[in-house]
Amino acid sequence: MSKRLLPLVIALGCAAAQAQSPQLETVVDGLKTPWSLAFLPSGEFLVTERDGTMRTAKAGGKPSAPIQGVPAVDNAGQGGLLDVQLDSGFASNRTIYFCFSEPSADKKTNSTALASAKLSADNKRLTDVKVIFSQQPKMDSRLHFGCRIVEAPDGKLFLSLGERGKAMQSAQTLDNHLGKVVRIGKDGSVPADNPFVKTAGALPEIWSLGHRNSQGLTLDEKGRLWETEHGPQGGDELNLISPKLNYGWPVITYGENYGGGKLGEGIAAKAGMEQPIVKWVPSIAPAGLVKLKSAKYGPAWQGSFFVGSLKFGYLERVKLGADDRLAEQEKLFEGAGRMRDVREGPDGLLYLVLEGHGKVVRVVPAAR
Ligand SMILES: [Ca+2]
Repeated sequence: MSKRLLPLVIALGCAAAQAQSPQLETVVDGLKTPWSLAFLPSGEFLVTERDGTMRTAKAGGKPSAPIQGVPAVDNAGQGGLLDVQLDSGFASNRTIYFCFSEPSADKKTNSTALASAKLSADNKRLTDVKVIFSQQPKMDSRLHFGCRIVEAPDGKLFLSLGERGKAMQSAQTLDNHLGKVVRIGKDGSVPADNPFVKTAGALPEIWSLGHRNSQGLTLDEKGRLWETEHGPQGGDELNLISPKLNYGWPVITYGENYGGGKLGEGIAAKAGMEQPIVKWVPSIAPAGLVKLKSAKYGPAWQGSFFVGSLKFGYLERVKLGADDRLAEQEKLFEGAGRMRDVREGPDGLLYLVLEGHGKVVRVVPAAR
């Protein structure tokens, strides 16, 4: 090979390497502000749209007509039909869970509610819809509903709840569900081993407190609960959630008031309050959280957390070391679009919900 040709060969080699990086592939489009998805055993998936519609879809197909039986949602502002999850026994019991902003009877206030329902065999309607949890108190607010649903291996449900953007100090007190992670049974009952069941004046569903607005919740392979939450103009967090602990909002934060200026005492640490494992300054507005089990993308990605960024429209990969300290962090697919949810499919691929584009996309591994 002549020396003159060599730079060209190197350049072509680099281009080929780029083409072999993971790529985004559209799975379904034509959705209106999709919020979350859950994979059905049939190969289809359920998808929620914030305006209150739930549909099924499958790769390469068109979204179905709206599934009947979804309760009325208050879809003003950040509210609407939000997270959806299948029961671990879905294949035999057809049960799903979904959360939404539930209007009060007079429609003047709202709060996040969690419902269970059965999906009909033809996927066309919900039956036996039961609201198994309603966040208290309801408020006149369009902000900070949370919410993500996780089923633990013991069958208990975790639900993350925002502090509604008003009366922020309520996240620090136990007489309400604002800014909390709660834990309930599938029938809405309170587990006897919840941390505050014997605390006078405390709402017994509370698992952890001091959260702002959490839109990421997932379990790792050890059954540990991880959560992301939005900070105020900085100070988004990845937290490892343990029962009874206080995650600090609004007393400690790495963020600041919108428009600038310190929040409260302007402190980021305090005894008795947990520090985030990872923090983002400035805010990326994290939504969707998964810890990737599959080896489809190779060893670097396996075991990494994947976090969607609403604000900057990319996917962030975060890998922790054995000591749970930040080890690797990278931005992927910059410019993809506002990312509301991140899931690992039964095929071991990452699926992303791009709300502004009305799409679900998946991450196709690099050719090897
Ligand atoms: Ca915190």
